[in-house]
Amino acid sequence: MKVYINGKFYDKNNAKISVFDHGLLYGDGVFEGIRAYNRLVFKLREHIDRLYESAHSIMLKVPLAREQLIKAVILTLKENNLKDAYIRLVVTRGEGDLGLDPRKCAGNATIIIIADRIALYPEKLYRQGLEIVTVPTVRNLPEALNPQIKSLNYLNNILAKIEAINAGCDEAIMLDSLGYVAECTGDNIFIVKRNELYTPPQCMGTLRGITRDAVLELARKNRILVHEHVITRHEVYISDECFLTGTAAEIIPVVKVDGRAIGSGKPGKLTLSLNKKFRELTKKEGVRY
Ligand code: PXG
Repeated sequence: MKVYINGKFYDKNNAKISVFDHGLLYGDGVFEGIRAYNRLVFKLREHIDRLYESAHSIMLKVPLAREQLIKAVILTLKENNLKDAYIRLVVTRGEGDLGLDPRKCAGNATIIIIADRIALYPEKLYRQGLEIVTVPTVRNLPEALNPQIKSLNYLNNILAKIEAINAGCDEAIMLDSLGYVAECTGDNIFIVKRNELYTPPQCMGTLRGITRDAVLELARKNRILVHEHVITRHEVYISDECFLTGTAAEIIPVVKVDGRAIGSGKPGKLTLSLNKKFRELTKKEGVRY
C-alpha cells in the first residue's frame, strides 16, 4: 500500500508524521471518508467541498487548491491500483510545539491520503439488520464543536461507540442536548412511517451526510415523501422501518432499538428498495480513474 503524505508516496510502513503534529496532539484537523466503486469515486466533489468547509470553519488553510486535491486523490487510487476503495483524506494543522497555539503550525499543514478496503459491519448484518441502543453521551453541541465540522476530534463519537459496545450493540443512537435523535457514531439515521421518510434536520447536532443527501435525492426522485424533521426516540420505536447511512456503512437496516423491535423486526421493504437504488447509483455515478 502506498500512502500519500504532502505530495509524496510512502510505503505503509514508512508512512509517518511528526509526533508534534497538532492532528495527533489535539485532534486539530479535518477529514473525509470517501468511497470508490468500480473505478468511480462517488460524490468526490461533495466530499472535497465539505472538507474545505470544515477547514474554513476551523481556520485551517488547506495548502492545495480543490482541483489539485482531487488530482491527488485520483493519483493515490491509481498508485494503489484499487478498483473499489475507501479513501481517508486527512488534513491536520501540522507540526507545531507542545502548546495549543495554532500559529506555531503556520504553513505546516499535513495532507494524508490513504486508500484501502473497508468492511464496516459483517455482511450478514446488511441482510439481517442491526440492533442499536441509545447511549448517555449526547452529540457535541453545535455551539461548542459543531457536528457539521468533520474534525479529527472524534472522542464524542468514540465514547458513544464504547457505550454501545458495552451494551452488546454495534452502533449507538446519539441524542442532541434537547433529547431528540441526532445521529449515530458515524452514520445518519432515517425512519420510515406509512411509506414516508424522516431524518433529523442537519442543524440539530447532525453531520450533513453525503450518503444522507444521496438517499434524500433518490427518495424524492421516486416520489417518496421526505421530512427533515426532529425525531424522538418514541417515533423511532413506533416506526415501520429504520436504517443508517454513511460512506463507510452505506445503507444498513436497523431492526431493534433499545430492545424494541422495529416494524416486523426484519429489514423493511423501503429500506431494501432504497439500498438497491443506491447501489445502482454508485455503479454509474462518479469521477472515473
Ligand atoms: N455522521 C457522522 C458523525 C459521521 O462521522 C456520517 C454521519 C455519514 O456521513 P457521510 O458523508 O459519510 O454519508 C459520518 C461519516 C467509521 C467512520 O469508521 C464513519 C464516518 C467517518 C469516519 C469513520 O464508522 N462517517
